This record gives sequence, structure tokens and C-alpha cells, in this order.
Amino acid sequence: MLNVAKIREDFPIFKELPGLIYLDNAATTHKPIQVIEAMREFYSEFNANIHRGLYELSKKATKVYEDAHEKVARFINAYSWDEVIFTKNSTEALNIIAYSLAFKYIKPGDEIVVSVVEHHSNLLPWIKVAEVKNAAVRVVKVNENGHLDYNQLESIVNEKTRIISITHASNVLGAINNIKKIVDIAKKFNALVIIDGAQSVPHLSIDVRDLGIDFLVFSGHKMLGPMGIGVLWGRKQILEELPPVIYGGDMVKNVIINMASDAIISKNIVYNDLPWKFEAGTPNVAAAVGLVEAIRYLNKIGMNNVKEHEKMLLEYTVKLLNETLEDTVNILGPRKIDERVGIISFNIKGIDPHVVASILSLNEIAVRAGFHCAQPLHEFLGFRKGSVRVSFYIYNDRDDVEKFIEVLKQLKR
Ligand code: ALA
Repeated sequence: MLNVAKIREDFPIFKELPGLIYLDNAATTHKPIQVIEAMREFYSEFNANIHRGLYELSKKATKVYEDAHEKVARFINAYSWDEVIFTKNSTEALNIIAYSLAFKYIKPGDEIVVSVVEHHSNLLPWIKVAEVKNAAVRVVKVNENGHLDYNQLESIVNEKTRIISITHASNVLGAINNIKKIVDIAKKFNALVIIDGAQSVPHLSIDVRDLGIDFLVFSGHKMLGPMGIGVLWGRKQILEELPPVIYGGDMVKNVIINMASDAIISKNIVYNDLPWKFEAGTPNVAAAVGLVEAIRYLNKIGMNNVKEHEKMLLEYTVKLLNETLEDTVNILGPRKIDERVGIISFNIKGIDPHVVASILSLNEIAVRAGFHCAQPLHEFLGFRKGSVRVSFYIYNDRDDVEKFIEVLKQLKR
């Protein structure tokens, strides 16, 4: 059992807003003082640009930034530190990998497989890439419990499939996909497997070697870290072959251009080693420092305890939702709590989800309403106005759930 009262003491937001019931953790989590302090310390004591100065301050900044790659690598059990590429967030990471694969790997006629539950950021880049490369995107459906249709996946994947890009855990349904099963299907045809871990890395213990995947993306801000830092992890031998998509400083070792008048007549451009090849421009060093602190915080709690805590809250919420709203509530996603991360989306018959969220907000309860950047999933499930989403993290307790349910009770009345 987590000591929620003690954990909450680490989060300044709850001192600032003592009445806040924050149930929108799938959108972003709050930050413990340890993360905020580490970033303050960076800017006050060792702020300098990395890889660019021979002076002590720059060397120090470079060291913490490089170490941050190592710490993230260990957190997900990557093979080596230089497989970890820092991005702005999961969205940017997915876009980078999609365009890089489009530059080198995807050919006309190729197929890219996604699922209907994907967040727009794991759908739109592939639709664009397919358009430009004359390739096709194929979409796997889910059943009534929000489980991926693995039979359909098996029937869709064939020798034309080059990529399967699927979420680990749905940001709407909370449903955890069976990644090993997806990898097994992909490997029959040597397709690459890209996993959107935005909603799984903060909640589950992740081991990229054990999963057998090729790429993983996730965001720092959904796991106690700051906004502005995300991760693209990929297998080194694949990343080494792929071209960068963002060009500029620090991603290149050698830039020689020979000019005649105003024309470039020859050039010799050598890109930098991993991970810098994919990290052009001044990076968000302070955010990397914050992310390391967030990882330290989560490791201290233990990822299995995070999962157990969320499971307890999920069970309690489903029970109270059903008891309170009876057959007027429609809970999306898997019935078995074990198959979810700490997310529950639902609809109350006859009430627009935005109205529910607005009334909750009047009571200082923060949830998200609408499509949650997953409109195709809602259309597929027949929820034309979206859903109300409640999402938990380590500082939520049963009291939060009860206060939220109390408002729904009033709403029902
Ligand atoms: N992707 C985030 C969410 O699901 C913002 O709310």
C-alpha cells in the first residue's frame, strides 16, 4: 500500500490548491518537489550549453545530460545508453521515427499497421507518410471489451507489412495490449514493431528487451517529469542505419560544401553518432535532469507498487460507478482490472461528457472530456461526443474517488 498522505507532501500543487481532486493524470501528472528542485538547481548552478564549451560549466552540463540518457536506458532496460534519444514528447518521437523510416525504409506498396485505438499522434504521421510514399495504412479493430482483435491483426499482417505501430496502453480505454503477441505476429514477416508507451511507461515496469520490440516512445510529463522531454528508444543497429529528420547543430560531425559561385557543386556531410544524430539543436537539459529525478522517485516507490495502487483505485471506482449510476453508466474498456492501466473512461446515458466534466470542475475535480485525441476510437465505439476520462496516479486515494462519485450522485438526482 502506498502512503498517499506522505507522497502528497512532496507535491507543491496540493499545498497551493488543497481542495484539488486531480484525476487527469493521463493528460499530465503533477511534479514532486524533488523534480522541481533538480531543475532549479540546474539553472542556478550549472546552466550552460552542452557539447559546445571547453569550460567547466559546459562540461558539467554535458555530463548530466549524457548521464540522463544512461538513467533512462536503465529504466527501460535498453541495450545501451546511446539508443535513448531525447525528444520534446511522445508525439515528436513518433513523428521523428515515422519520417526517418519514410526517408529510407518505406517504399510504394508497403503497409503500415496501426489500431483503431491509437492516439492521433500514432495515426496521423503514418497517414501522412503513406500518402507521400504511396504506401497504405491498415487499421486493426478492438472488440467490445477494448481488446485488440489479434485474429484480425494476424490476417492483416503479410509480406507487405513493414511496420506495426501500436499503443501499449490505450489513453481512453486503459487497455493494455499484448505486445509479445504483436511482436510474434510481426516477426513472421520481419516487420518492425513500434510501441507508443505514453500511457504504459508511467504505470508499468517496462523492459524493452523482454518485450522484443524495435522502438518505444514515451513522455516525461506523464510520469512526474517536466513537460518538454520525451524519449524515442530504438535498437541501435536500426537507428544507425536510419537518417535524421531534424537537421542543424550537434547532429553532424563534418559539413564541407564546395561552391562555384552560388551553387553547391559537391558536399561531404557526416552525421554525428547516436543519439546526437537525432537530437539537433540545443536540447532541454533541465528537463532531462527533471526526468532523471522523476525516474528516481518512481524507482523508490517501485513500478509494481504503482500498478497495484492504481488497480485498487480502479476496482473501487468501477464498483462505485456501477452502484451509483447503475445501468445509466457505460464504462469503456476491459472488464478485468488487471488488463488496464489507471484509466477509466465512461459515459452517462443522455448527458454530454463535456457537461459532466464541467460540473465536476465546479467541484474542483479535474477530469478530461471529449475524444482525448482518439476520435476514430470514439466514432468506432459509437460515442459521437467522446467520453469522460478519469485517470489516476500515485497521489490519488479512495477519498478522491468518493468525492468524484458524490458529484455524480448529485448529477443523477
Ligand atoms: N495525450 C494526452 C491525453 O491523453 C494529452 O490526455
